[in-house]
Amino acid sequence: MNPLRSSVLSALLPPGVVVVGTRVGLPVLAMATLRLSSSSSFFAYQQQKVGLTAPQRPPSSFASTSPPPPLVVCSIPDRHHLPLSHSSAEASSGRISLGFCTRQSVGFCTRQQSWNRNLAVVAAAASVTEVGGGGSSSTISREEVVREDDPTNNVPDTVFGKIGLQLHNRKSHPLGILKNAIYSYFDETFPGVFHKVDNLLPIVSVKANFDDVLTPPDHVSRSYNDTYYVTADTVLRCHTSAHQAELLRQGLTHFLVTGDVYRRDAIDATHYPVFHQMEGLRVFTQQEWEAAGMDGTALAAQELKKTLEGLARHLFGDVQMRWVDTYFPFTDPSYELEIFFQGKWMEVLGCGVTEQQILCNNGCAGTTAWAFGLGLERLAMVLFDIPDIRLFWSNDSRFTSQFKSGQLGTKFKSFSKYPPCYKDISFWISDEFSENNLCEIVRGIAGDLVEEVVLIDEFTNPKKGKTSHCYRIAYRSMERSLTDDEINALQAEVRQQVESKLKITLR
Ligand code: FA5
Ligand code: MG
Repeated sequence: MNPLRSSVLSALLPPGVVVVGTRVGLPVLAMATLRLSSSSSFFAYQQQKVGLTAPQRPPSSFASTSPPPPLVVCSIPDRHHLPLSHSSAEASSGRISLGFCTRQSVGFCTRQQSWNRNLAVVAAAASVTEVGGGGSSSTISREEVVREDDPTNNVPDTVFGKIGLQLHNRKSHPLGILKNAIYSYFDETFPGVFHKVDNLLPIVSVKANFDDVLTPPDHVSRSYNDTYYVTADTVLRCHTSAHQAELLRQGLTHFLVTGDVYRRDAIDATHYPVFHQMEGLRVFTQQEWEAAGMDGTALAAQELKKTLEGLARHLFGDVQMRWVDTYFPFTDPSYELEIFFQGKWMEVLGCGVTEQQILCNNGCAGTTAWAFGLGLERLAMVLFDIPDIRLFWSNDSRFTSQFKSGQLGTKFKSFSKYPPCYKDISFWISDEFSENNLCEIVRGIAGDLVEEVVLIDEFTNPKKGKTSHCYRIAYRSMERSLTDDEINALQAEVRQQVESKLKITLR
């Protein structure tokens, strides 16, 4: 590597990051210790903190688990495609369309049927969401997914409203364009090898979402603070890894699964409670690693990095990126890939060598595999220069008309110059306080008018033993000016709900 470039880079990097070489015409870095991105990672957490937060009470099996660290979504739809938001007729009936895999693709009808049975137990349907794709459809009612009085449910209407929109299946939406570009890369590199699935139901069992990928019973990602539970046994998938085990059991050994995923999360330009992931998994046989003269894990790790670096080159050409060692319950070794964007390192994917137990449990004993899960929004933000994740959900034609099917090189031209309006809120927290719950309340009131929620001050009064947090909420519409009255009303409602729901004391 050019020593000048190396030293310039070193100056930009925090201690502990080492420049180890150039690949993809870019610096590839190795970091021995912990991740550096500003946001913390969902599955990367091994440690737990104490105290589940109200207002969503966990089911008894989780009551004693320790949870979450603070952690870390439009378009003109293709006009001939699905609506971007549910029509008012749909809204009033509560009916929404969703996609799921058909028997012809990977035979998930059984899964869907069992799933419907599950839901039937949950609640009597009133308003209904239609879940369909590839010639099949199913319906899910709002009452099945949003049940405010049920302590085992924590799905808000704002999130239910996103189910079934399938941005990733719209050819002229940035996410659809990106998905198809990734498909092209895999088709060119491994012709006819990778099976593609993009319409599986987003409501999955706790077993599929967590147990099947070896997520420990007390792992923070299982917390009600972090995951949307439909029932005590079903969740809105929080990652596409939820489909790994079942697809392996179907006999698939090379596959890509794309879908909408759901997380209770922070609020800022790169985090949204609904986003999209693509999962990839490739199995290696003993003959393959023997032919390569390597052991199975080493071959999988080498092929993983080669494949993802090739993908990055295919998508971006030239961009700064680095590999970061990390932890996932389902892979070892595990890595994250970060890309330098808007002056910061942004994590775009997690990956690693699949744990043997997952392969053994699902009909692939005696093999190794690599797996990755990438965030489509994060990659699309870099590719198309989209500065805020909320834009993906915009119906504004000034956004949607900028993107065309198959065109990867488009750079988004900003149309919004509206200034943000900041409002602070300070309160004494209780042990149960979780930032995700605050964000959930703010999002529930202000929707996509909230741009960011940041902790700007924190102190503990030693005499009282109480801790105070001050959060700054940035309100900004991507599409219009907000009036003072409008923002004051939103903030007043935020204050009222935060006080009544979060067991805090306003200051
Ligand atoms: C996972 O979800 C793992 N299942 C990935 C994986 C798959 C690892 C297979 C190993 C093997 P993580 O929580 O880091 O990991 O999320 C993966 C990516 O999703 C992130 O890198 C990021 O690009 C994206 N992402 C995560 N949270 C959000 C969010 N709130 N908004 C937008 N994108 C997000
Ligand atoms: Mg991560």
